[in-house]
Amino acid sequence: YLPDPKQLGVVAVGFSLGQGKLGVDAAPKALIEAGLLTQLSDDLEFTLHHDGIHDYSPVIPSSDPPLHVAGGKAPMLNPRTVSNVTREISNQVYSHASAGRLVLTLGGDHSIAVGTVSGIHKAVTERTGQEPYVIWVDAHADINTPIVSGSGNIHGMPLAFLTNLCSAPVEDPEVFGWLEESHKIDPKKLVYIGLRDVDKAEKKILRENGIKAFSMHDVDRWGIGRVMDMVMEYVGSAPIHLSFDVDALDPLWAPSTGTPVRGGLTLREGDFICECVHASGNLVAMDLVEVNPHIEGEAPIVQGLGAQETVRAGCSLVRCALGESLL
Ligand code: 6HN
Ligand code: MN
Ligand code: MN
Ligand code: MN
Repeated sequence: YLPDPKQLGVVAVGFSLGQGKLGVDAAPKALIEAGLLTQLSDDLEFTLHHDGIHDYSPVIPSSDPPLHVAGGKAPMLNPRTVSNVTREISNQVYSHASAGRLVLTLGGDHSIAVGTVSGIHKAVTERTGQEPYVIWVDAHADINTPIVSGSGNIHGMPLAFLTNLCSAPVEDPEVFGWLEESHKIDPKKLVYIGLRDVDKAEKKILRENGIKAFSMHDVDRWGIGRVMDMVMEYVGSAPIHLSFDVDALDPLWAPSTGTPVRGGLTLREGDFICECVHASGNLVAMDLVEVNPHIEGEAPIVQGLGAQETVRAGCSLVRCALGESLL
């Protein structure tokens, strides 16, 4: 099993409540207006299955007070709203993948990965009996449990829910109670690339669970070529879900994002990661998240064009993952 390589399900999710900055919900529109979908259909010859942008930005979490978790440092913010939105995304992604399509999700903040990873995991495991690996490209590990999170922002927690590492800390069934065993991933089937801002409690989680991670230190030491050889060897011939947080790139290339961290990947290194995943022939889904066109940022090389350059970088990453660099 692999998805039909030319049928692409596109899920565009304008959603920002996994974190506190407005604007990340405007990313799908900005990416599409920059021509991304036209490039995929015209240049890369995909048949797109796309039912428009799901805009969750007007969702006012009227009855969604912060959730205090026993022993927690900070309450979870917008917990029921994030839970409801990600359940919808999970179902949409599941339908596309079950119909044998490759799935591209345009975020939104990274909390939406609770939906994408769960929907893909369930669909691909059902269709193939083989569990997909998740390649998580990010400056951050996004694996805080609600107990150890210092911010309460759910975009810093998706992998804790997806891996069962927070087995029962959230008592309220309205908060991710919809996640089934069939949605969850084995932490051994997760690989990180680009880490450089990992919280102390997250480091402990990575160590104790033997989670594979290539930090920026590894990229410096080995170069991106050898890092990708090691990543692809680890993943083997399994289906791959690529979840790409644009803040993995250095702010020089992608300044317009909510939690930028200096010392990141160059755009070429990011594109190279995507090209290697494409070349494996095993890509089943890609997420592109955390582009925030309302943050201008400072792109030292292109003054005043931060948002435009970040959108352009995002489009490039997606095209590379979907085969643009093939000669
Ligand atoms: N992202 N570790 C920090 C937190 O709030 O938990 C930052 C998370 C960033 C999340 O960039 O997707
Ligand atoms: Mn992230
Ligand atoms: Mn990040
Ligand atoms: Mn499973």
